[in-house]
Amino acid sequence: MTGTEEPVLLDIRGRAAHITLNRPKALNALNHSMVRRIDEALTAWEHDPAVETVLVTGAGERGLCAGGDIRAVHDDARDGDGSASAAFWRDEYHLNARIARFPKPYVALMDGIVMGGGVGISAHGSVRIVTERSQIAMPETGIGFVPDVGGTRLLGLAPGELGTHLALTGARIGAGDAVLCGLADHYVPSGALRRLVEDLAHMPARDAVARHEQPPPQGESAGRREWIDSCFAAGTVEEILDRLLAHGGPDAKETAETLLTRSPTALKATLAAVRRARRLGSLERVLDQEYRVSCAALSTPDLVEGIRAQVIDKDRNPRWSPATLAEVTDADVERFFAPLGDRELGLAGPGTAPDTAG
Ligand code: QUE
Repeated sequence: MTGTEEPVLLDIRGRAAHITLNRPKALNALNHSMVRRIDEALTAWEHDPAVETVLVTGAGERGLCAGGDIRAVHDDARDGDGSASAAFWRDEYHLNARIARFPKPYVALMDGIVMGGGVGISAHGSVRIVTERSQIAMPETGIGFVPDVGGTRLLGLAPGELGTHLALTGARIGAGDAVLCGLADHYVPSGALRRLVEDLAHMPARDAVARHEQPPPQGESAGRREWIDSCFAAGTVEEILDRLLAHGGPDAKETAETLLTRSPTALKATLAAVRRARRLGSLERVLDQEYRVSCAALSTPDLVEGIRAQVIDKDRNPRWSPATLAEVTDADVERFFAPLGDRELGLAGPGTAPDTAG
């Protein structure tokens, strides 16, 4: 009967054009064809005077989007040449930049789970809505990967070292912390989302949101800020761990234990990526950097092993290689940032790739 199920539903309701991610069994994880469909829709709507607002939502009860199609990346990294993943990321990061520059209100309902690639299609929008059900994370270090889709820029811009903490640990945050960290703009209780969506058909996005928003609830980060800032300001992952263990508090100890379960290579590449992103100045330059990092990650053993352990076999017991931080050298980290020559993403324009040393 079905078999015609579209992974992205597009429809216009009054003034608002709707994008519904529609793979609820995979928690709406983004694959390449979905990225292309969304990009085509934005092209059509960008100059269509009948479209005043774009709205992105996820089908099903669990949330907006769990990330990218990481199983496809696994198979490509293990059995292929990596070109399919590189082509996917190229189009995905282009879409992320396009969303950030979209000239009309781009309203993202960040209800339920929003991770990885889901952050990329929501948190660059101009009207980002969170609810009491929101669980937002960049969990890549747990699969031997590095935050992408502009995540290193968003997290690098968060207050103090909160973003460094989120990038390294992959911790999930709720609505209050998402607003505090700059990943969201407005809090709307999930029970009011239906009426918000109805109102977007009839009035400017700003007015519709104002009718339903409430003050965001207080998150946990504000009270954790002091030890997070002092520990995560360190220059190396080893020093961050030392400071967390020396701190003595139970939360700091638990955070150190979490870090010790993550890929050592991914942790070091992630710390360098977030620090460098802060100095790059534009989302486009950050996405160009992330593309270099993601392509480099494809040829590390930890990406295949991490996806196997967390997503495919779900034994949650990845065997990282190298297994310890001490074995990951500065040269290993530097390789993630090497310019790609004629394979650069090139969003920031020609001549913006970093100089090669030497
Ligand atoms: C880290 C990630 C992802 C993840 C788990 C991590 C990720 C992702 C998924 C995912 C998506 C769809 C599914 C599913 C898992 O999991 O990016 O089971 O159906 O897409 O620890 O970055």
